[in-house]
Amino acid sequence: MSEAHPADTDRFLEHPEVKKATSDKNTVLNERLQFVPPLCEVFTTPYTRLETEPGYGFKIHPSAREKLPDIIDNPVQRIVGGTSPEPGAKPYDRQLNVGIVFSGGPAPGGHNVIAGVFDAMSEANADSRLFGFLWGPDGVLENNYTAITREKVNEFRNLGGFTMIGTGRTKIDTPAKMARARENCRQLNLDALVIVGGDDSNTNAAFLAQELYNDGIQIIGVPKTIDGDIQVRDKNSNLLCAMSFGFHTAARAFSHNISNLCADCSSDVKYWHICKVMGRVASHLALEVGLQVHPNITLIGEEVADFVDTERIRKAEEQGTTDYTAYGMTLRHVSRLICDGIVRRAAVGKNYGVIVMPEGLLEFINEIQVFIIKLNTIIADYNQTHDTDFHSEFPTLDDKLDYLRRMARMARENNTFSVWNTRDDDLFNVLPPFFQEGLLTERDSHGNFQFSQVETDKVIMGLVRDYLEILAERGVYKVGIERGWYRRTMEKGGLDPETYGPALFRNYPGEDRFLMVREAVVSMKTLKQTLAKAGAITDDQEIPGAVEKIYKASVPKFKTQNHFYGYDGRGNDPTWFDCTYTYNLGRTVFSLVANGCTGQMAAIKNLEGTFDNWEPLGIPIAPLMHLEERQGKLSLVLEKSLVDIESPAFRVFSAMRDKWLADKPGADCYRRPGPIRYSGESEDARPITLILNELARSG
Ligand code: FBP
Repeated sequence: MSEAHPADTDRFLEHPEVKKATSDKNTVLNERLQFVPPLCEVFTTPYTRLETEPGYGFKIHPSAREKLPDIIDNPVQRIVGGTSPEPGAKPYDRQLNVGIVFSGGPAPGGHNVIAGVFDAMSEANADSRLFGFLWGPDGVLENNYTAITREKVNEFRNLGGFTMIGTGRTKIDTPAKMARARENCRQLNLDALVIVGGDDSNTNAAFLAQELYNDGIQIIGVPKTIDGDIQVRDKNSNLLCAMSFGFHTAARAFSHNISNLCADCSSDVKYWHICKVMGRVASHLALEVGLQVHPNITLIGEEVADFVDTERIRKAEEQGTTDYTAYGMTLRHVSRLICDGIVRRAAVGKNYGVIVMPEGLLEFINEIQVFIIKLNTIIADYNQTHDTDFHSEFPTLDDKLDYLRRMARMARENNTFSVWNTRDDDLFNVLPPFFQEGLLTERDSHGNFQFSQVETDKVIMGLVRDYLEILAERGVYKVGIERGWYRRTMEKGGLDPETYGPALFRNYPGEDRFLMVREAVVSMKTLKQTLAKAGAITDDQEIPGAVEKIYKASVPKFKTQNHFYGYDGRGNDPTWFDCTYTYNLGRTVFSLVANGCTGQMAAIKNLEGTFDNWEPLGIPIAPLMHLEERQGKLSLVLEKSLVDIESPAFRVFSAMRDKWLADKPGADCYRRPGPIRYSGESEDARPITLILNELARSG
């Protein structure tokens, strides 16, 4: 290669085509920035007002009524369009100062929430100002903000992530933090603060709304999280918000990548791809990926928890006893289910495949759930009693294990009740160190266990690998041999397939396309013995080369590749659904602010239907609260929505699961959902979970 002079490179860099090829901007990005999401009809009119929807009711927790008295009776409000302003205390088109903050993990569409609020505000009054608090709630506490301008908004329209203002997980949960938030909102002369976040952040929004109620500072929440666990129903199960924003994009992004792995493994036929997908607790993302891609095995945490072993119950009943282990699944049970699928596919020559498991799976497994609760309590108690941080006091795994050991010893010596006893300690010490470390990781600022930091897939697949070895030793796990290939290989080796077939295979003769080597054959030694016993060879004869080749092809090698889908989906550019949903959510936020609401969550009803049926709403947050254990204490929080295993979407998934395992000879059933789009109608216009649930409802 000839040496280029630096001056030549400088000149080359000035070439317009080189500049274009190396620019941060490209055609796809520019087109995305120009995309204008359609508006719900109510937003096509110059004014909006709110109408109370009388048909909804909530089962209010007494503690929510006591703690959130000024917002607990907020109604569900429908936004309606109008051509003239409603007479009211405050004019609709008054100059407003609004702050907005992202809270929690990024979710595709957040920028369009800002764009929607910004556009609606500036249309109503060009002097209104929107401030973005930087790096999440810390920005509110430290008065760290930026004025959001049209130029800024235009740089991020329809783009994923939360890059424009960043995000963070700090909680505004103490009187001191509330006071700082109040002071900073006042200093900016804010009329309203918009909190874009998940269940915990919307919980925060409700408490802040109560706190700032008499200051006249309105607080509006926006349902964000790729986990899809903010779904709102009233006490009669009427659906008000079918899905948080960001879910569809993340699920589609994961699905596209996982479907590529399906293509890979069915081409090279040597790997099982193990895909852990995000969703801290709920398995909505795993379910949607299952429906989008049809992987061979998809685990759903909620189903694992609800599992009932009817056979065990029947046996126990016969003996007049109760078998408590018949409820829920153990780690071992889950790993055996996976092994079963792997063994069945191998029998038809498919020693490859794709497994999808939700990152929160362990939360639904009995023994792990117990450890998580106990360790949460121990850490929270320690922090409270010593007014310090458990993780700083015990930085290494050994330090932590030592502390637990001391707790167990004390419980035994003093014969007192302790949350951690010798039995817990013994069971815990059987777990591999990386998993112990995972279970002892720092909780997030909301006290949540950080599932994304635990190698769920490795824990489960470790057990799967061990059990597969046992099954291989027992001769159960074998790769089926294609009949035609068997014949050709034998004939090429000058051997009669009919002589060796019955000795070698358990289903020979017969019609099966795949032949299974006999269970007794698990090594060259047992192969020789089996052939000799059947008279195919004599005791002193060597195993013929062709037979050895066939035997070796039947010995499964279990090779895996692990993948984690999570952070990539949070930063993905949004789908049409999320672009449109979030832009209209932003407009909904403005309507709620302009019409004087506080303590409401902006939402869109009928997301599960087609776009022309979408109805922007304000949903009261306070009545959605219930008591949950957090950091060892019962706290009022917004209820998380888990996968409903009675829902039509789950039932369809469950009915298709055997087919998608594809443990029959022939093609797999993988589906290619294709890359994310933001324009054009397609079956991807909504999450499949929503499509199925809606189809079942509307008949
Ligand atoms: P939010 O609930 O804040 O939207 O975050 C969800 C999530 O993406 C989970 O799926 C995941 O377990 C978690 O965030 C990861 O958090 P972190 O960014 O702290 O690693």
